[in-house]
Amino acid sequence: MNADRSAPAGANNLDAYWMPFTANRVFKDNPRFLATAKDMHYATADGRPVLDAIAGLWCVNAGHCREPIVAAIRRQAGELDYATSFQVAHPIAFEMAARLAALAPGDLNRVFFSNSGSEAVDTALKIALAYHRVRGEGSRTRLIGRERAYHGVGFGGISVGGIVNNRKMYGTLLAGVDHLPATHSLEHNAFTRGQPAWGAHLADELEKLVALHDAATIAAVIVEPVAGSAGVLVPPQGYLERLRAICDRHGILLIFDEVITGFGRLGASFAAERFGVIPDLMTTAKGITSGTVPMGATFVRQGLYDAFMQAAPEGGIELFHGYTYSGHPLACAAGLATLDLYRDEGLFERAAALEPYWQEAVHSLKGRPHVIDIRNIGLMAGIEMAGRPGQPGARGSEVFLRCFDDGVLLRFTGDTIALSPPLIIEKPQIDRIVETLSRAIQATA
Ligand code: PXG
Repeated sequence: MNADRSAPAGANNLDAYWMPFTANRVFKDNPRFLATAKDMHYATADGRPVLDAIAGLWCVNAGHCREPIVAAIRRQAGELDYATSFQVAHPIAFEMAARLAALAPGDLNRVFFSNSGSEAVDTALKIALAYHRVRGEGSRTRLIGRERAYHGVGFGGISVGGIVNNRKMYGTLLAGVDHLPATHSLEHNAFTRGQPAWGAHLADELEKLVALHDAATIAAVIVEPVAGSAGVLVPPQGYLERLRAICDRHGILLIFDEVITGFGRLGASFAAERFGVIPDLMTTAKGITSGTVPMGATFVRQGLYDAFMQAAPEGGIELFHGYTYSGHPLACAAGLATLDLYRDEGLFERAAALEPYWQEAVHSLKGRPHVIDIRNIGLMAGIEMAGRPGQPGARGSEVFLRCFDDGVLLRFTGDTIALSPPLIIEKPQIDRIVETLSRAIQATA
């Protein structure tokens, strides 16, 4: 057994912690601990370095324990630990919202704060429903998601989400939800570099849902511009543009869930900017503070915000929604320092500049045993392996464990390996990830 598998001080008893999205019994029999982190690396409890190929969990875009962010959090904790944003407020939340508004494309310049991607999604869905209602179109109650989508774990998010294991245990979910088909096709698009040429027509399925339900019953469509959790599914060329056009034709709001794609992952501030398609609402979290303090933000086009301001009775609350920790001072301080770091180090541009190297590196894994597809865009990649007969997910899990033992942390979903390193990654570290992965796949029967 590796030394890093022994519990560090403070973790002598593993019973109480019910771990999220984890095989608890397997983990507790054979635990793996990350103890510290700096820049591109974690260190295990016994000091073994582990190269972070997944930016924590798609979030640590600026790299770990960056000094300016750490200092800003320390400073804020000593100055104003907490203040509510209900009816009173603190200045730093306004500063953070203004910075975000300036970064966002188009007129996505109103920002509602929460504490996670799941809450940002719930917030977006609620604002979409309420928007139609305040404008006198209260019949628009239907929400449209997509197969294979991940929008967090709130009831709203799992209802529009498209991953069966996240849905099936939880009863009837939200009523009145329908789904578009997933966009990825192994048959047509395997081993495409960047956006596939085939598949824009899948957006037309929205026209079929409009014909089925009537546009006057549909409030919003929510999609991840690039699906992350399902294993990096890149949108076909023209697909998002077509979704936008159909939504416009029918008065349906378009929501981009940019919890993963926001803050430089695709070499631009947001996927909306990279693809030149502006949604009506945009959900973000993760990279907004480079993973350091929990924060979610839902961006809203100004016209939507204005509709609420005009409709609500004089002096009344315009939206009955919010969280105790909306705009938490520590999150705002971390967020501002993070945005400064992204700007000062040109990290979004850096991601864009590294994309061709990244692309060729991950596609060099073509031809390894069982590899049936490789997908990439920005600094994201999915490497899909065929499942072992009768044991779906077993190869993914084995490759993950081999890489971890070999000093590289990656993510697996089923038999697909997902990569999304911090944007500060250097080319030799890209090589190291790909070599380690190559060895692990080769060794996995
Ligand atoms: N939307 C998207 C697109 C996400 O990727 C969420 C919403 C929810 O965010 P919170 O902060 O509530 O977790 C996410 C989260 C994985 C994985 O293995 C991905 C996420 C979370 C956990 C695991 O790919 N993304």
